[in-house]
Amino acid sequence: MVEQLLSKIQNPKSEIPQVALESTVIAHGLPSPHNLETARACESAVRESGASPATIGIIAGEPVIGLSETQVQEIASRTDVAKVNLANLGAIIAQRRWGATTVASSLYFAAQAGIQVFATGGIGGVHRGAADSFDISADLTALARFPVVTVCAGAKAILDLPKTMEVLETLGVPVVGYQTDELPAFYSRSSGWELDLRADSPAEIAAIAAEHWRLGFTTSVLVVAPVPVADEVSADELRDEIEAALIAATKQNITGKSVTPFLLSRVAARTEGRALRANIALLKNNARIAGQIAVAFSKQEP
Ligand code: PSU
Ligand code: MN
Repeated sequence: MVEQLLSKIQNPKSEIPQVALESTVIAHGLPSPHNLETARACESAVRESGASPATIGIIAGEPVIGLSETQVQEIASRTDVAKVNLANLGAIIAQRRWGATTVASSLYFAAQAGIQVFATGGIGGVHRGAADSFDISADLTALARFPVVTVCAGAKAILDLPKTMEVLETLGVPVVGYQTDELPAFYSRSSGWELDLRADSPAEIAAIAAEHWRLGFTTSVLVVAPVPVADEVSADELRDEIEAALIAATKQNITGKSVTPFLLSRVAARTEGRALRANIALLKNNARIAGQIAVAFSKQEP
């Protein structure tokens, strides 16, 4: 499986450091045409940092690490693309279906392929009301399993952030603020949750991750980078919209894999696109930082 996967990376032997990118955000996270535009912009942001992007997806049952432009287009436009985590990955491949990788399954493939850095928007986490619904994203247990630096803008604001942080701590996943002392809250830069780890440069992140793995730990290192100031939507402004979206989800009986896409699209629609703009901006920002971290890894002393 590993060799088979490695042969599918566009530059398997290249010296250029690679950054893995996910595809659920393309298929289920952003509306058309922003999904395709953002996928392209994230790949460009990785390249501008001096690294090479590898967007991951399942094309008719074939896992591909480094989707071609046409494949990204198909993932963005088809309506039969499954949201793939670790529980359904085998089945999607066996049934020759199309799949978009979440943080969980992207981390799996990145680790298999030896890619050290991965970028997403916001990780999944513990949902509000999880005590009743038991809805805790498979992203969290995947972060505990795969030794890949994950760059995000925190967990999505629709989640229960304190509970998400508690689970990450329990799982032994370091959460490092990138140029911040506070956990960012996806659309907004602040959450009120103080972090105990901070790094101010890509080289510092690479050093922290290298030491974490040298100790024998095999978890992800989660880098949390705030959305750029110009595109931020404040948590105060979004509070009511998020509450309303959660109530609508319950009323409409939205469960399982549909919860996150439903909430994100509802909040985007109700904020005149401002939440959407923030989401796009943070995705590009994270891709850029991930590229810089990949370059920093390649410059590290062995
Ligand atoms: N970041 C975004 N938008 C998204 C996601 C991340 O800005 O849609 C996706 C990721 O693929 C993540 C998934 O793994 O949302 C989480 O889904 P769930 O809460 O159902 O586990
Ligand atoms: Mn869920």
